[in-house]
Amino acid sequence: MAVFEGTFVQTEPLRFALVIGRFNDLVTNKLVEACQDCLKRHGVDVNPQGSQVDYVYVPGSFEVPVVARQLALTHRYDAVICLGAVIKGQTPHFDYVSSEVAKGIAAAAFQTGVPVIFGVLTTDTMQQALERAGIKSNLGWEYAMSALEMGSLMRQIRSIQTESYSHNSLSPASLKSANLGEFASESKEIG
Ligand code: INI
Repeated sequence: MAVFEGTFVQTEPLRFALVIGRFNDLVTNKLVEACQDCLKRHGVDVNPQGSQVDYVYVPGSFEVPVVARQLALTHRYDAVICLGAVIKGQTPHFDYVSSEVAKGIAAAAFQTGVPVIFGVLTTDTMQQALERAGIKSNLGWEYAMSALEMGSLMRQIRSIQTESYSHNSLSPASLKSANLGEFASESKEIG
C-alpha cells in the first residue's frame, strides 16, 4: 500500500480561485497579498490575466460560500480559497455570519469534492484581525499553503482512482451498464 501527501512543487498545472469578502477590506486585502506571495513563491502565476488564479469579490463573508460552491462546481480549480474577516464588535450579527460562513464553506467542499479553504478570520476586535493579517503574522500564507497541499493531494487521489477504474474495469460507463448508475455519477463528480 502507499502513503499519500500533497506536495508544494510542480505547481504549473494547478489552478486556484480566491473568493474575497469586501467587508473589512483593510484586513481581507492583506490576506490576499500574503496568499499571492505564498503562491508566487511556489511557482504559481498569480496574475489575474494568467491561467492559474482567478479572483472573485463578494460584498461580505456571508456571500462567500455560495460563490465558492459555484466555482467548485465548475471543476476548473484544484482548490478554492475563501478569504474574509468577521469582527465581533457590538452586535449579535457576528454569531450568525460566522457560523453560517463556516458551515457553508464546509458544505461547498463536501458537496463538490473540491478543497475549499476556510480563510475567514473571526475575531473580537479589528486589532486582533490585523495582527493575523500582517501586523504579527499573516494567515493568508497558511491558507495558500493549505490550498497547494490539498490541490496536489486531490490530484494524486484522482490519479489512483483512474488507475483503479482501468484496473478493475470500473469506468463510469461500465458501472452504468451494470445498473450501478448512481455510483457512475458520483465517480464522475469526483473525477
Ligand atoms: N461581513 C463580514 O465579512 N464581516 C463582518 O464583520 C460583517 N459584520 O460584522 O456585519 C459582515 N457583514 C456583512 C455580511 O457578510 C453580508 O455581506 C451582509 O449581511 C449582506 O448579506
